[in-house]
Amino acid sequence: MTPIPNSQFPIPNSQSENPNITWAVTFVNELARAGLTAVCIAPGSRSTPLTLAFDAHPDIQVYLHLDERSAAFFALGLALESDRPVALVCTSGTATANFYPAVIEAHMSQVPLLVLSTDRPPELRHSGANQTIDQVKMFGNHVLWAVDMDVPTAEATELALRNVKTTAVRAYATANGLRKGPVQVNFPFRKPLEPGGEQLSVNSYQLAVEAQTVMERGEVMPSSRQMSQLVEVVRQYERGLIVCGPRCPGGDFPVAVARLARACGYPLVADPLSGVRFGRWQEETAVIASYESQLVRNRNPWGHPDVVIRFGQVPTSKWLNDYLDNAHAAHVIHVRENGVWADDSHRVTMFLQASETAVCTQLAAQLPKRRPTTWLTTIAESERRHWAKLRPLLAEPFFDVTVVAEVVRLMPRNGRLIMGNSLPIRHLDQFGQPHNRPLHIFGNRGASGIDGNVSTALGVAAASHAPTVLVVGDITFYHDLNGLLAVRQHGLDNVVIVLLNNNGGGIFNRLPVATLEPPFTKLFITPHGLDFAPVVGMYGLGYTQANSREAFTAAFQAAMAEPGARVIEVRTNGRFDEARRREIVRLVNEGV
Ligand SMILES: Cc1ncc(C[n+]2csc(CCOP(=O)(O)OP(=O)(O)O)c2C)c(N)n1
Repeated sequence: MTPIPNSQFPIPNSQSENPNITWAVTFVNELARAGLTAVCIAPGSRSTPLTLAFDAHPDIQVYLHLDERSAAFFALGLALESDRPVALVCTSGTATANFYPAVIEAHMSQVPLLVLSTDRPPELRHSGANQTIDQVKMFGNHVLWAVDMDVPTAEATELALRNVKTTAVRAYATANGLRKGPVQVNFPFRKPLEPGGEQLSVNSYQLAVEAQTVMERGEVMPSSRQMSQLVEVVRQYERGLIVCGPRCPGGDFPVAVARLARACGYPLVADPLSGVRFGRWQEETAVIASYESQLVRNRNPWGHPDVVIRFGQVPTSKWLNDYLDNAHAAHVIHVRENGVWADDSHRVTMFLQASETAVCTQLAAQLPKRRPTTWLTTIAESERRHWAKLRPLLAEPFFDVTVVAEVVRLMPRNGRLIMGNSLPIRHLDQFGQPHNRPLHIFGNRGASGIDGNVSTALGVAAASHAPTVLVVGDITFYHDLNGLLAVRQHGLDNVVIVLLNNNGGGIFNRLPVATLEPPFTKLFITPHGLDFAPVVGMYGLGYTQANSREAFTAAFQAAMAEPGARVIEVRTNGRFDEARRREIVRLVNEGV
């Protein structure tokens, strides 16, 4: 939580003629005090008090969006990048429902969002009133907390207004708690919705001073008993793996977990979304990323571990998960400070809710350093051999995997890389060779929807101001074309979208249903024949088509070299790409 430097806080000139405005200004002011700096707003009438209140606040950036679904995913991207809550505002009715996909993703990926829905007052609910649906707790179990506020009235007591303030602070703190996620606050506003006479401005926030609530949270530290148990387990077994799945903590965690891996003498298996695969620790640590290709051909090339220490979500790779499931390791220890269960094989033998970084640091410090074991060197050597064999195989012919490998190779230091669901994230998992330049990689893998991937990437770009690359399939791109408007609306000039256009859902070529022709192509691949260039032009992005390795490399390097927002489209053939990928996996494993 952002520390608040002062024990006294400005509260708004709450004596507006319109109690809706008083409520909204008070609520927004408390959110800002708690640390909120960004809100995504979609237009509408019922939301007028909140919209005007946010617009007038000097410390909160307003991102206006026309489409609520894109707005919510853009907010998700802002929150992913900044790791702090972002608010969302829209009008009543289905507008709010359009937030739902992003709310689900935020819940499942523990991303902090504050959904501020606006509603008719109780007397108009369930009455056939226009644009009125049941918004109370409408996100069900996909939010951490749902509050239905009182209707603002001129006669409200001081207690009622204090409630508005603490609800704001609590909503922010809940979204940003140990377990992060979305919170819904539903505001019933009775007409009139506009300020009575006065114009809202910064001045609305600059009047009285009053002490108010601050909510803080600490870190969860492992106990000495728990640490002794872990030390005992690691000392006992030489054959261990450290597995970092998606959404591991940032900050000092990657360095701490790499140090732990070295102290244990365990390979560090790094999902592309773990934040651990790319970075300087990679040079001295056995970072393993070849599992998807190695384990698909030979389900058990290294033998099985006795200990698995896990961090983050369930890994992306099916073959890695199968391998871990079949290992029957004596100890599967999952460390997660947010306490969210993530083990669909139900093999975890000890779930430790404690700070991941603290556990890694303390454990590494308490372990006697282990000399490299055969277990470690065998796996590390198989990793090295794998990439050495793979590299030349990716050179020719040009196909979708080549593009992903080139993007990884050419990404600038600290660039942001967002991988669309479907093949892009899987290709990165399988073909993204670890290197020592730090990259920040994101993907909506909580619910793995192909909706909103464009907007998520643009939200990351807006918050990061760093070179931001989205690699996305054509259907995923199509799904969120509306999101492209954010490029112009918010002046984004640090965005490259690599559009892998195989004219349909190429991922389905991997499924057994692919042999059922017809109806496979018509109903699963779903070729659409769309020409995206005019749409990209309509939204004001640059457009290049690159259908060879040289053309792609040149276009990508040019795009990285100068500010702008552009799409590089690569047209490929999904069937060929999948056949080539399989062939490469076969070749790379030959003779192993
Ligand atoms: C919202 C949503 N609808 C449908 C799906 C099912 N689905 C998964 S991948 C996919 C096709 C994606 O095609 P494309 O974006 O072109 O990527 P490719 O498979 O070619 O990599 C579909 C429809 C989903 N995951 N999410």
